[in-house]
Amino acid sequence: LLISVLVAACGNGESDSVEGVTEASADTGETKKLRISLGLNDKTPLYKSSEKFKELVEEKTDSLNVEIYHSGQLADDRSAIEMLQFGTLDITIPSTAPFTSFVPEYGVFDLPFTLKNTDVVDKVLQGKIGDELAEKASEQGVKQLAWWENGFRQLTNSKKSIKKLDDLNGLKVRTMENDIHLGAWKAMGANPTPMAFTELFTAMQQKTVDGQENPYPTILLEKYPEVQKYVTETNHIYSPFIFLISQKTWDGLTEEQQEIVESAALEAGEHNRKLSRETAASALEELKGQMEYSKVSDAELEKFRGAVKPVIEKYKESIGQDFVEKYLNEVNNAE
Ligand code: TF8
Repeated sequence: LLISVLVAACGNGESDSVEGVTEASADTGETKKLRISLGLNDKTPLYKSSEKFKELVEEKTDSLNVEIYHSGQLADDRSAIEMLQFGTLDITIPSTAPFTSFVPEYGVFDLPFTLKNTDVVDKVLQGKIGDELAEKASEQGVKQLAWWENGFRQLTNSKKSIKKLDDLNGLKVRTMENDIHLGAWKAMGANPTPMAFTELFTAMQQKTVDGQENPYPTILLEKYPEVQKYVTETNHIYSPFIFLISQKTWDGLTEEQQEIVESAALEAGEHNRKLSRETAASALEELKGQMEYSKVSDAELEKFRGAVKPVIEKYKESIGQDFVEKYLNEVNNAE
């Protein structure tokens, strides 16, 4: 609309009035732009699935136009969420970990080693906990339309092959901006530093940090083998991605548009889960050719679990004791 007004204003100055143009554009239907901010680059399942979302929306209506910005070029996870609250950005798909400073209950996913595999993940996210969290997000001016997937997190570093708990001693690990992650890495003996994802590659390159943890697709597709030598399968945390839309944007959509956007977010989310899992498997195989791979044995993992136990106890309170119990119950039932 702004463009039509400008064109009218700069036009031949004869018969076109601004009102005339406004009416005409209302007749043909005004196109609303939906801007999505992503933290990861355009090679990742996150981006590809956002393209799928765009396709699904745009094939169902001419009234919406989806624009995708990747690699944190618009904002990192945390500032993108703030922009959604202000209504200066429409959609973002962050990890849940940075969202816990807005809704602490999302912190259940940050409790290490509580989710064992994707079967359990799917059941828990589709269960009551999933719905309750989405409701709590609403109170913060953002609406969660779907669960997408970042994935199980694995450790990389430039110093040494990690096989046991002691190997973590003093290792400088970048974590997401989340107190539970920070506490967990401290408890495991590492020397963690929280940092926005957008600063991570440079921090590894300049050796401000020795290592980081993220799912295999991110490790491969963000080219971490260029700056990291060792990769270790730890599966210490499952990171969901959450498809968030600004409440302000949502309220400005017609009911029909809302329906289109919501169903596209869900359908693209299905696609995303599949793609994320396939990519995690193939990325691991590729990474084995580019980095030194190690796996923490089950017996050693028990020690990791033991080390973070007090952290889980400690953070039960800040997340909400009852909510954590409910979550752990649902995990139990799903297993
Ligand atoms: C992290 C997260 C990120 C994503 C993405 C940048 O390590 O796993 O990869 O949240 O938005 O910060």
